[in-house]
Amino acid sequence: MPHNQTIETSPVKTSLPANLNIDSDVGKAWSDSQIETLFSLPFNELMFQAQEVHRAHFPDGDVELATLISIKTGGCPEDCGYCPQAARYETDVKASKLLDVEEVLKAAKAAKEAGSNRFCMGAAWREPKDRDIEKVAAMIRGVKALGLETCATLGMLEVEQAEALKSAGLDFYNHNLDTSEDFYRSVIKTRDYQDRLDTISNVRAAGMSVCCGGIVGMGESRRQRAAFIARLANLKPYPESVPINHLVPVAGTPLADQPPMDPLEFVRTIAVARIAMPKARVRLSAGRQELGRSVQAMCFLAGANSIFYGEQLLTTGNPEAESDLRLLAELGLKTKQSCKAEVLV
Ligand code: SAM
Ligand code: DTB
Ligand code: SF4
Repeated sequence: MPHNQTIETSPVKTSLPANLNIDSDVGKAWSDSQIETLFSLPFNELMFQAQEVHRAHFPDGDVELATLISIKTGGCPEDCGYCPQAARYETDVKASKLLDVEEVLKAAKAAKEAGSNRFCMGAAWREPKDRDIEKVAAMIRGVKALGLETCATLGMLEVEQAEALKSAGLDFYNHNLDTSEDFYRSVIKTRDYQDRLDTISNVRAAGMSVCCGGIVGMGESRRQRAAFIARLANLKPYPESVPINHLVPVAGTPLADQPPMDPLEFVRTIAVARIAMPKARVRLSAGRQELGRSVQAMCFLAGANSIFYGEQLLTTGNPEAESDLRLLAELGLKTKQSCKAEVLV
């Protein structure tokens, strides 16, 4: 499709397509084709438009730091094709029990001291049992008392469970759509796309903020990537936090040999997510070690404004905290609360 036929410019904001008004279109409905059209823009044009939207909604341009901890690792009954924690795949991950509250709070204190804004507790569950909810609620209360934003990702959630977590002080619940509805089945068969949508709706019903994104680079087409972003953007309201994970291919999982996606296509995905969800924190999530500094810098230029911060994700690695702070400082990017990055300049 020729680019010059799909981009119309508004007389006021000359670089924005006619279908996007950054002041009034927050929460607008997006068709898959509209999102795909954004993907197809000339790279510089896409980056420029993403920058405009980013600056309009995040004038400070700061970067949020979220630290992850795996509170219950491995042994998961689900079959997510990317996941080293699924019991059915032979990976190096050893299953372990739910961590003690003290251990979680020790990690949360360290994250706070390192300048983190948010502490996210992840469990390799299909869904938590009610007795798990009580234990996680104790962790949430402790983390909240440290002055950190709280997030948890525990699998599917009933509305009563979501309410219990909210009462304990949970600010965000992470549950990903992961990909487009039509690609989903080739990655996950043990739960439906609709189950994910139901959990997100239960989290909303409990009054919590939603952290919802997915993984790119699993072999999906650009059309399917566009449909995935459109689905996120069309949630009412769209998620406050949008983690975009770059597949980490892990030995033993069905996606272990998936070839890496084109880094520029990854940058485009970030830019499109920024334009489609102007007020969301778009997080550069798993796979940053593989991206390198230059691609990450382009992602920040494209509107990413959150990262997972700390040496470990759940079971895979993440860049060293010091090197992340150095990269942010070199790019002149402030962190959301901490002044660590400025100290290093
Ligand atoms: N068990 C819960 C669930 O599935 O909702 C919570 C933890 S699960 C590990 C959270 C998310 O991590 C997944 O939805 C997926 O997007 C991401 N993830 C898992 N393994 C990954 C990998 N190898 N590469 C990139 N992202 C991954
Ligand atoms: C999300 O979207 N990414 C995080 C968080 N939510 C829980 C998890 C990434 C996991 C990467 C693979 C691992 O470390 O096991
Ligand atoms: Fe289990 Fe979550 Fe991994 Fe799927 S992504 S196998 S639900 S831990």
